[in-house]
Amino acid sequence: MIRKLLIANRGEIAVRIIRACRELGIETVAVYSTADRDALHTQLASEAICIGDIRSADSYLNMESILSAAIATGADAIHPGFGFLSENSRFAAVCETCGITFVGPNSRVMERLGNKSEARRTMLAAGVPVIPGSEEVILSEERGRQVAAEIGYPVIIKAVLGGGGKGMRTAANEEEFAAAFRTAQKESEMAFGSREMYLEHYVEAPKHIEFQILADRYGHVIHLGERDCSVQRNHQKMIEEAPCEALSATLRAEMGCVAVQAAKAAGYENAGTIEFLLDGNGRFYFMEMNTRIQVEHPITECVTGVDLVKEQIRIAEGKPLSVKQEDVVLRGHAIECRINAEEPEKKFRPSSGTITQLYLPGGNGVRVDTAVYSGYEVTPYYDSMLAKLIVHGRNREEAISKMRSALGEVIIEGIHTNLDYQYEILNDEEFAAGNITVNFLEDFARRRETRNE
Ligand code: MV4
Repeated sequence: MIRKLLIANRGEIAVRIIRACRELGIETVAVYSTADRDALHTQLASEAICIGDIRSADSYLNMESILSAAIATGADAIHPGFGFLSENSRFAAVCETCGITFVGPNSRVMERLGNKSEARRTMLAAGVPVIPGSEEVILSEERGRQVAAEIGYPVIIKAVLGGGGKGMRTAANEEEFAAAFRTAQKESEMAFGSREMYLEHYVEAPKHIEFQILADRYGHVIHLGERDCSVQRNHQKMIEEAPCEALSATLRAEMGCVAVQAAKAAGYENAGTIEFLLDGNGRFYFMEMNTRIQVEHPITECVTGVDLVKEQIRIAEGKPLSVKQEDVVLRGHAIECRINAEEPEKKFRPSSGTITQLYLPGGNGVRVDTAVYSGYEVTPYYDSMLAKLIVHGRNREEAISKMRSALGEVIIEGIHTNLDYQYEILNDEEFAAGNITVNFLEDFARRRETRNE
């Protein structure tokens, strides 16, 4: 049993975890940087402890400081949330050594899945469809060119320790390969300290479909359906929805089955996400597995009625899953819009300042996950996400109407936000028609420019 849980995070996800703990009767410890003395997570937790300076490296990424806080407060578990240390296998390993329960899979599983090339090999061996690509790690441009020719152009060059777009370049043909490889490898070396790369055939205009899975330590693995996260800009998701209307019941069952198979092959425990690319011909491929709770988890909670954070904590306590696969029924349609402090008209430059006025919507089928309040100061030190606006309707049309209505009610004054931009997307014909691939936002921006000329 977990009596006291430390949340190694900030913002709305820290608040989300604190609320789950309160419902479960678990005491909470918030950790905060000197910039977050007045933050909501600092105020809502049972107790709070300062772990360092404003800069993330000095606080939310400082393992020693966080571990010391856990030991000093007598916390028996740590929930990492997302971002920061959430996918750091060394941090999970140190927690294990200290006898502190890390809410997530064990450190070996995290390390194996964090290595995207090893994850590919694991899935290939388990019969999970992977994108045609290199089975080996590629270190040199010469070897890369050979393998690329075997795979067939266009190819995509990815960092083994990457994920989420960093250290990633495409090459349409052999002429483009050298420059693309060098740039991707340099980026990987800078960001991850690794020259290890792998190659895949480039899938044109796919959908990004991810399956939520839950696994306990008794070998029960279930999936909770999918999320369509294709609406992204520079690998930052902006809108997510569940389920994906492009999936037939048959394809959903097939992909769900493969997702469960993938989690089993990895020896997975806790909540996780299997990312797939779905091409225009209905073929799907494993891309990577995320070992954390994700930003967009609330849309899955809406359509399944399962509290994913409570389930994570139950699993970490060694309890069996509270739901069986046959109990998972997808009901209605949910959409999440990320409300960011940024200026769409200035290339989405982050915006900072004090929120002078704030009004957030509510009502039937509307959920807002946020940690901002009127008078809150948005600093440039952390992620620009201010709030997640989540709606749940009987079908996609109703969800879209609800989201338009909810977006229209929001008032955030004192800083720039992407609210108007989100509203425009929700009124876009292509969005309404569900014509959405990972190229959606780029195409949308072009349509918008043409319209405004
Ligand atoms: C791909 C791809 C096409 N083919 N891999 C982007 C982030 C990282 N998770 C992998 N990504 C992609 N990998 C192959 N073999 C296209 C992308 C991609 C993408 C994927 C999901 C959501 C948005 C995207 C935007 C651009 C490229």
